[in-house]
Amino acid sequence: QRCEMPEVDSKIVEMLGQRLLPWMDQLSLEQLNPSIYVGLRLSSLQAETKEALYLHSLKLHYQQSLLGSASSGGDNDDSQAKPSMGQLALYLLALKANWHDHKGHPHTSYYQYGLAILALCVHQKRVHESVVGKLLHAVEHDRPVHQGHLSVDTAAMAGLAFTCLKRSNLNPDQRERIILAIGTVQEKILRSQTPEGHFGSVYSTPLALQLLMTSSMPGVELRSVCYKARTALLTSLQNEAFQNALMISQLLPALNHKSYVDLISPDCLAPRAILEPAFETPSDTQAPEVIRVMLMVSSVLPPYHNSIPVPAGSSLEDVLKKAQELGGFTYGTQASLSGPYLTSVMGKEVGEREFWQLLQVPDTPLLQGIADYRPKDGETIELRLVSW
Ligand code: B12
Repeated sequence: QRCEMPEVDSKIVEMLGQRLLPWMDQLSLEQLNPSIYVGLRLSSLQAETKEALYLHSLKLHYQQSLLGSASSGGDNDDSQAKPSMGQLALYLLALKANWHDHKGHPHTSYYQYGLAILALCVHQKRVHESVVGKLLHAVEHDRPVHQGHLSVDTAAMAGLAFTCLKRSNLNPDQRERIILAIGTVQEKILRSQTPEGHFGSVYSTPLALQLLMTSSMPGVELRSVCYKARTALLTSLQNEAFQNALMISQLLPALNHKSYVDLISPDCLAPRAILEPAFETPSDTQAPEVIRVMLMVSSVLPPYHNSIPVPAGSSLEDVLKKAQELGGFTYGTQASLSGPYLTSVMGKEVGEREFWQLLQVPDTPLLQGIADYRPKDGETIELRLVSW
């Protein structure tokens, strides 16, 4: 039985697409996000000339920074200028998503490792068996399960990479292991389905669905599993859960019954509706009420604990800004494809394999980053330094 998602209202899809439009005008290396391009190309929508310009900027900036890091010789500290392996992988996916032009040339997480193998695979580039073997080993020994929220995304990404390898038959000697590994990640993802229907969390569901849609599983009621996931997604969409451009870029292909594996031979003829910018809803002029958010950091000495007044509807990032203004608190971020990533708190920078975790007290990790999460009045947020 196949994982089929019943049609989603085109209004909803269009609204998601419109949220990506402003990003298509941001063409600096720091703002460019190859995932957005891929997501749009695999959706039922198009941004016309903006797409070509966006791809052009991606090529220009990525090639420039690649040439830059090659010619500068050794490691310079300019890490912003050097795309990570995963960003390069997404860039390769983006090159393939542009099916009018096939001339594009060009120790990390298992997610990025899977993404990299997938990206090379859709370009039909064979990678050495030892490279594939490392990802196979990770799945066979259940590596991706360790880091809690990582597991479903990482498993789904590995599954997409294996599915591409299987379809393209690039590593025939490892075929049996690849087929078994696809089954392993499929089962892991099915087991992660919550009572509401999400796989892991709401934000892992888009990639999980991308994987399930590429598969058929004998003896599994995939149709009803996916139907349930779709219902859960629609509820989350109504609750405005999808504001983040990267998340939208992973969701749009799934809503269009597509996955990254379809980039092996993209369907150039599929019609895509032209996106028009949404009408601006005039912001109401009333001054919003002030709420109080408790901010807590116990990973440093002395511990920090303060009540921060901010306008209702503020993001966690606004709370951090305000706390810094009030004094006694400092923080630093780094731009990423998901938005601003918190890298230091009270002068304490994360070390290798460490991160500043965002939690709702006592122990609930937030499902969104500082720019997207909007705390409620009286809520206590803890920033905790943990290893992953
Ligand atoms: Co995370 N993370 N993560 N994460 N993470 C994901 C992005 C995702 C989608 C997982 C999910 O829920 N399904 C959510 C975001 C959902 C959303 O946007 N609404 C998520 C979340 C919620 C978090 C946390 C906020 C959890 C928390 O603390 N409660 C924290 C970030 C807190 C902070 O700002 N300090 C968090 C932490 C992590 C760790 C475990 C540290 C690792 C990153 C470390 C590392 O790899 N060196 C992590 C990973 C690996 C991922 C994952 C699986 C892959 C990211 C990746 O490599 N992308 C994604 C899954 C997904 O995207 N579906 C989730 C590919 C590369 C090419 O893109 O932009 O260069 P990139 O990648 C960097 C950023 O993604 C950044 O780290 C990556 C490596 O440098 N990063 C960020 C990782 N997670 C997050 C989350 C946010 C909100 C931001 C702004 C940045």
